[in-house]
Amino acid sequence: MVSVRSEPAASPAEPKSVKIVVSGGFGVGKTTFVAAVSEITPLRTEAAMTSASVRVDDATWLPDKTTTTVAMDFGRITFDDTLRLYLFGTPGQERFGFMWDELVRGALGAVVLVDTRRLDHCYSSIDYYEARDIPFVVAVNQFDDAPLHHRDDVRYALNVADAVPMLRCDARDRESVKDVLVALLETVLKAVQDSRTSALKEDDAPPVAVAEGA
Ligand SMILES: Nc1nc2c(ncn2[C@@H]2O[C@H](COP(=O)(O)OP(=O)(O)OP(=O)(O)O)[C@@H](O)[C@H]2O)c(=O)[nH]1
Ligand SMILES: [Mg+2]
Repeated sequence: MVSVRSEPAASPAEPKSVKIVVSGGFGVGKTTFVAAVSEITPLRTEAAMTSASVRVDDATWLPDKTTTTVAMDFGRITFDDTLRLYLFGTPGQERFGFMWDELVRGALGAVVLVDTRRLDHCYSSIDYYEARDIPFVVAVNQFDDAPLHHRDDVRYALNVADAVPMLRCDARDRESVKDVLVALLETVLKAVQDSRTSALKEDDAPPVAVAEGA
């Protein structure tokens, strides 16, 4: 008797994993951003803000803020069953800056969150990613009492290149956060395509003539 063995059902491919960093100044909404979009209970490392930080961290604009991230935020979101983003939120306080290199290692891209009432708080994040050629997008987290500025004005004030996408978002809103992440993924893809194109051009370049005796 001929037995027919059924083929094992093709197991769906594992989604590709990508590391993304969410950064920006103190209290700009990084923890809120990660929590809004994460499909798992986000990991938070919040510590109470004590009176010792009053002169160091300007929480004037955030009267309800009582805690701050001291290590990182961590969350996850799967797009399309094919792509899984692991989100790492940085601490906002400058004194935890020494952790950045570890947190950013292996990241494909970054979101820089901005509060237009305190633009200067995000300069160091922008400088960090520009200096390392890490693709990033700027997301203006529109707080209720923050003035509405035109995108071009914010771009001018931050002095970021036209190629860097700038979006307005609400860090509390899942769909809004997803839009920011999609814009970042498009930016990362474009950066990969651009680097491939320039590598191909280098391959096609005519060999450089070397002078005899050189
Ligand atoms: N109105 C409004 N409030 C927000 C928004 N995003 C965050 N918040 C509030 O702003 C405060 C700071 O948010 P966090 O998410 O803790 O900010 P953070 O950047 O993680 O702060 P650090 O880790 O201390 O740097 C919290 O009280 C949030 O509820 C927003 O889009 N609109
Ligand atoms: Mg935080």
